[in-house]
Amino acid sequence: MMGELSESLADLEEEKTLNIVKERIDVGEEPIEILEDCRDSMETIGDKFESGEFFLAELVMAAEIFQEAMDIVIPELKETGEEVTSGKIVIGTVEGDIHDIGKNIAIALLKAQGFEVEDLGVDISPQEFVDAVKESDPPILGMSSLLTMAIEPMKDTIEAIEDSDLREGLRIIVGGSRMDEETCEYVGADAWVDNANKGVKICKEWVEDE
Ligand code: B12
Repeated sequence: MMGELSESLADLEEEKTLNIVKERIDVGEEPIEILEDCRDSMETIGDKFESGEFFLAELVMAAEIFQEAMDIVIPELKETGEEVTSGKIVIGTVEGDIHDIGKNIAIALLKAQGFEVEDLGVDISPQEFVDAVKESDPPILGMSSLLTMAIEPMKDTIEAIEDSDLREGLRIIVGGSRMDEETCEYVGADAWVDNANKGVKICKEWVEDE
């Protein structure tokens, strides 16, 4: 069953949604739980889009309300104060894909946990990923993708990284609701997540391993 917040965002009720977000922040709820409830509603919105009940305009509207909710919630993420040694992460949404809400949540959580994040943005080509890894030499690369169509560019990116002799010592994590074990193996990544919190835990384990 959907909660009040997920329901009002799925119904695209902007004012009500933002009021609930503010109320939940005011009573001291964990920011990540609020964001995950917002995210639940995006599944419903996606389903409505797929079934023809919603059109692109509704997806855009939903993304705008989600962004406004993030603007309220993200400043509330508490920094742990921990310094993560060699905790640099280069992250971007793959070529052909402009979805960035999930990536931006992952970045906010990673930063709150002390990681240094280089955000490449959206629609990032394999060559742009290669150039960024070459320049920054991070221990971790994160890629986001929500489109089935963007799986192939993700695979091409990892191949381009291998062809440039940059794969050794680099851990690659892929995220997005379209990800699963099979896709992770297919593209050649080291880990996959469909939840930013899990992703941050994996990245922490990796750098602590070093
Ligand atoms: C909002 C939205 C949009 C917005 C995006 C705005 C933006 N700035 O991002 C707009 C309107 C632009 C859009 C456009 C399109 N969309 Co759209 N969109 C959505 C929707 C409703 C929500 C996505 C979202 O933000 N979810 C909330 C976030 C928080 O969840 P998340 O991304 O999974 O992220 C979480 C985790 O996965 C993880 N994570 C994500 N990335 C990463 C990366 C790392 C490194 C880590 C550690 C973790 C991590 O952390 C996040 C928090 O837990 C989805 C529906 C759905 N079910 O996902 C469709 C959906 C993704 N879209 C879809 C489609 C088809 C499109 C369009 C092609 C539509 C069209 N006809 O033009 C275009 C494509 C544009 C393009 N080239 O990319 C389809 C994709 C189908 C498929 N399998 O390929 C979906 C699934 C809808 C559907 N059911 O049909 N869309």
